[in-house]
Amino acid sequence: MARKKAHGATVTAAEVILEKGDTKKRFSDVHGAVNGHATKRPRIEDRTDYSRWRMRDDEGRHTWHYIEEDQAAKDWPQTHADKYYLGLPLDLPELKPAKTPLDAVWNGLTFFEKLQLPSGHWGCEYGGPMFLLPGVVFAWHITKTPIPWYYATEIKNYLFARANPEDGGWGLHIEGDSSVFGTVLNYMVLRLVGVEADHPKMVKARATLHKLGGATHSPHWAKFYMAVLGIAKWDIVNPVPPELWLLPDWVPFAPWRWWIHIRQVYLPMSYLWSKKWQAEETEIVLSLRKEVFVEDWDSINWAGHRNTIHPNDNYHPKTWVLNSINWVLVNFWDPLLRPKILADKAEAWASDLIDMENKNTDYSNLAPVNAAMNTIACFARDGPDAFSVKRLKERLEEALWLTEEGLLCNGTNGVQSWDTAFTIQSIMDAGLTEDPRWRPMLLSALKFLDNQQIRENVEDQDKCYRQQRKGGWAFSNKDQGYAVSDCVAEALKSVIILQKTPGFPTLIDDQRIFDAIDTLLTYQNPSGACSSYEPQRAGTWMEALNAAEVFGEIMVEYEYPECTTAVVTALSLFSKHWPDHRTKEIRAFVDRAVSWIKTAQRPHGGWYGSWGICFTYATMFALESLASIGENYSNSKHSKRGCDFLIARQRQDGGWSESYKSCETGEYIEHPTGSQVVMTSWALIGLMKANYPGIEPIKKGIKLIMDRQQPNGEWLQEAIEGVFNKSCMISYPNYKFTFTMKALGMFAKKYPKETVVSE
Ligand code: LAN
Repeated sequence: MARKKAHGATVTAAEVILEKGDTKKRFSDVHGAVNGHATKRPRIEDRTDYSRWRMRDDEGRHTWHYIEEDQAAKDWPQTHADKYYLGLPLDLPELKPAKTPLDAVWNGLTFFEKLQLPSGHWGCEYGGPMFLLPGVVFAWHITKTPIPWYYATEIKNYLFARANPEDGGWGLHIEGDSSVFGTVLNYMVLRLVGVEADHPKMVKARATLHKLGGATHSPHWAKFYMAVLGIAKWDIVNPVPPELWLLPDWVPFAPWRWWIHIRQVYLPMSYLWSKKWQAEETEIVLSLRKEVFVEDWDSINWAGHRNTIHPNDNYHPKTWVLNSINWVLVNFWDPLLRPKILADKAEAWASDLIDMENKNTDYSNLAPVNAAMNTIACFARDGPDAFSVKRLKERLEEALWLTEEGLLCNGTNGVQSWDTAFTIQSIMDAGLTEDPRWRPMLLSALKFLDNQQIRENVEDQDKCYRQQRKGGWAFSNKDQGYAVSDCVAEALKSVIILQKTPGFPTLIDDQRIFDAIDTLLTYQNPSGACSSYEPQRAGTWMEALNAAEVFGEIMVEYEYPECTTAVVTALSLFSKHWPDHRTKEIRAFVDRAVSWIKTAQRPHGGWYGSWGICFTYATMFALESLASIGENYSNSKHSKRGCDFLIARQRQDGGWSESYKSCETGEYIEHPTGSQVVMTSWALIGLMKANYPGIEPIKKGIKLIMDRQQPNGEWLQEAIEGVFNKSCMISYPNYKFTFTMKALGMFAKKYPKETVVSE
């Protein structure tokens, strides 16, 4: 894992420029060592100097660095991408105003090209959820990791910028109403990074927290974190018995059947719950005990508050089944019946599974939620100097991201392969892949996907119940290494498109393409639909055991029109170029998948989206899959109803606008800020794929996208685009480039004679 420094010398990933005059210090020496200053409060300033931040792209691994030394800062100049992420002026020239949609794509690409990173992909903030950064900061606190002043400062800035302007609290995600979950976690973060309790913003946030009932009213995961930190007693945490991992595979609710994220979160949680492990009681922890509760700490009836929760946090109330199981576990199993030998065995197996997750991802872990918890679990098990703890902390850094508002934690360690695939496709849809002007950019993107393809299954695949992944792509990078059905599909489509374009090399040979197909073909559920990381392993009745309260639909894999469509279109494209490879299986897969998509259509004609907001996103995908088997507006009632659904929701100004509230409520709800370029693009792409007969509504939408383009070719950020688990929103900032350009490019190709002049 060697790479070149800006000035030529080779360094390892762990060597980064950290402190004044110290360009060689190892990351772990600064962040990782227990240096006797565990309780020392971080220094905190008003702001950092934004001209000193750099984002390093180490073959798709992102880390942010603050360079305090002038000479070192000069030796490593800020790139356009750095400046863009940081909200600094780019001073790019105004481009020739776009006269046609194709001009607009050209201008968009001219801008977007500047943001391509050295390894060939596009980086971005991937924020939104407000419960991720807390995990990281708690892990630092618990592992006694000094927090550099520039991190502390920018974490404070981010959280203050994202506090609810009215009540000063935080929600589950950046657009959500204040909840106990968001407020208690982020309040604790601010205190741990050095903000004083009497800071006016903290006083306001605390008042909101207390108004919501205080920390006793928080959901399960917050209670877990508070118990580990020593802010609450373990009795307030509903049980997470590690014995679950010992259940035989045939048991209908055995953990291997759960959705991978829940599996991986409950694994370290169960280990720590079983041990009732608590971090050192630091001064700040003792103080937080007095701050976050409404009640006097010593008088709290901890066990009595296991199920206390504020309605704002209770998106998915626990079922009576789960409540009854918890009651038995708390009152009988844990205190009276639980054999020590069984508990030890369960802890040992959970611990082995944690090791497998670490090994299989080179300590990146599936996402920062389980990465933070695994860091704490490994610290509890292995102690401060262990390789596991140091390496986990190093990799945790890759989820951090700096924006003009401050430092946040991304939902994953990036969106690298996913955004790269969509960028390639938008250029293809505009018919520009053969234009030599864009070849270097595309070639570099292709090289990235080549480099990021997962070449082997994990060694202990069956032991740790991992899905086949050989030939696949992850959402972020191959270190994380979890193939996802639609990530494999979108990356594969992009690779095939480019490799079949004259002038591009065949970097990925046929065998590697076949590997991807073999893996894709494993994703189908009996219904014909595809899920995300794995086919469904248990029924949706498992939601009865959903203990998280704040999220819906998390226990098992569900069936998604988005994922299903992506796989369908990838298989169709593959079959065009390799008509003789696994022909029958592919045809059967596609037929069953498209039949399922038809059954998933809602009575109003739209499809519910689980990963983008919401009906607009999934309807685009569904219309695309229907089109891929020749069904369109004129010959398919499904396609027609989908188009009519979209057309009925077009706004006066030609755009579409959907709020995240659609995801929560299941009803189409408009965003109060009006038309959004991303949703407008999704709707237009769907209509064009379906061959919608009227051009006027499409032209109107295209005009809106063109009008919103800036003179330098970019589009500005509007409302949030993505979602997960029904209730939590997440940003996809590159969508405002990839999907706008795709819609414009498709229009240009479909209606070459039409000119839509932007104002
Ligand atoms: C993602 C991000 C990408 C997303 C798509 C590829 C867009 C989707 O089509 C399939 C599912 C997937 C891979 C996905 C799953 C859930 C993720 C990983 C996230 C939304 C990003 C963050 C989220 C993760 C679950 C956050 C942690 C929260 C927990 C409840 C554990």
